[in-house]
Amino acid sequence: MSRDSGPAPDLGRVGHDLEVISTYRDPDLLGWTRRVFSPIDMAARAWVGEQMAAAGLTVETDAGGNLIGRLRGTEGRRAALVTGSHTDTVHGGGRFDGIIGVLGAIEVVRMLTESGRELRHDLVVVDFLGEEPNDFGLSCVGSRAIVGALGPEHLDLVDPGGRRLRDLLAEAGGDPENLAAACWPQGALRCFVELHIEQGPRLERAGASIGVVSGIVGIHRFLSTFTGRPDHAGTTPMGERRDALLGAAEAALRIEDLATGGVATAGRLDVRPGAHNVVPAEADLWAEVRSDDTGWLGSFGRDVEVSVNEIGSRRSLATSLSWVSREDPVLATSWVRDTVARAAVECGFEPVVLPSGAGHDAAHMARLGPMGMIFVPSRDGRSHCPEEWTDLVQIGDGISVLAETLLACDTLDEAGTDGAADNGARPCLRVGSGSRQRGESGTVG
Ligand code: HGY
Ligand code: MN
Ligand code: MN
Repeated sequence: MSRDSGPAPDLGRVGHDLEVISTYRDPDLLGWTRRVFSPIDMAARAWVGEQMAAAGLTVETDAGGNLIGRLRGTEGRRAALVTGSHTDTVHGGGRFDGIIGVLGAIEVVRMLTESGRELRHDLVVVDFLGEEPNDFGLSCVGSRAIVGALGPEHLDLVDPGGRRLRDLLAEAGGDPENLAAACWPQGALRCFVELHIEQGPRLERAGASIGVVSGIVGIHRFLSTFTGRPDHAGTTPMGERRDALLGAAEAALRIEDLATGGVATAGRLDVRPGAHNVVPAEADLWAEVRSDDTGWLGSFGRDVEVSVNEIGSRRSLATSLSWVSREDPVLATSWVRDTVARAAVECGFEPVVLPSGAGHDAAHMARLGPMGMIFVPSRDGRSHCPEEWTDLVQIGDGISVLAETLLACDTLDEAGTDGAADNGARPCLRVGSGSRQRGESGTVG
């Protein structure tokens, strides 16, 4: 909101909310862990729902398990201004990733209502279910559901504990048998704007308070299994082993070598039977690759498949590789990006335009219509760790820009029409993994 046109965010209130949600952490795990589908995540989401309602939003949980709060606009059925993010964390995660986008959105609602500002459009705040990769390896469960990209192939996934995604979704308040109900119709979205921490060092190094996101990298994730033979670790000669762990380890090093056009990470390795004195018989390697270049992501995928086969046959291991998800890069919509930049200037900042190396619900929401993101700095560029930090004042800056952006989007005519017209995306088509549509052509830059 402009410095002279309305109230600033109440930092005491936002800081208090951050403190409270931080208490919803798994006491047995590192950092500020609140994994999707855990009891602590469900308790935290119940608390978030109460804050939404107290701010004056009408709150529901949709079939995709998303917590959705709506503030009615003065013009009834107009497409909604949508904002929000996620409140789940990675294992050992921090207190800000996703969380400031939800709490910040609720604060914007309070700022609007307390200042008597009414919007023409409905304002919708979403706490998306499970943005971070879950035990099935799937991220963005809630936003996938909203755009019609959560299908039976996902719901029937089974986690290492033998649980199905559809059952956990039902426990989280969703309705997996009626997922179509979560899917937003064409024209429901005027624009989606997400406030988030940068999770990297660029804003801090530039001395900038606000980042305007140009686009979001593509992320392809896979699971590769190496199967050898369990043998006695003391008696089996080195040349006669079929060691699954060594095959997976070699693949992890090959993934590093192949990461020439982006970044690639082997983030998890499960080894069975898992004993000092047994040659490993099975190893699951969970890995991902990210880039703003769709073509390179495809060639990386082909190269890694060839590499896994080659390593397997040389080491006498059976191998398999399955793609858990393949999301291509998405550009922010130009008029939303420009509106964020103008809003930042209006609030007194010199914004920096930068791409997002992290994935976000915004990348999925872009299938429904215009999308943009606001970044605030991350101390030392750290994220996905307990040390993740952004000063309250910096969060407040982001909330001010979010409010200003939403107010501008409420009145601007740049979109031409409400809804999805701007970027050519078709809402609620069932789009299989690997075939998503881009917001605009070109690379993220
Ligand atoms: O993994 C990501 O990029 C995001 O933080 N979920
Ligand atoms: Mn994250
Ligand atoms: Mn996040």
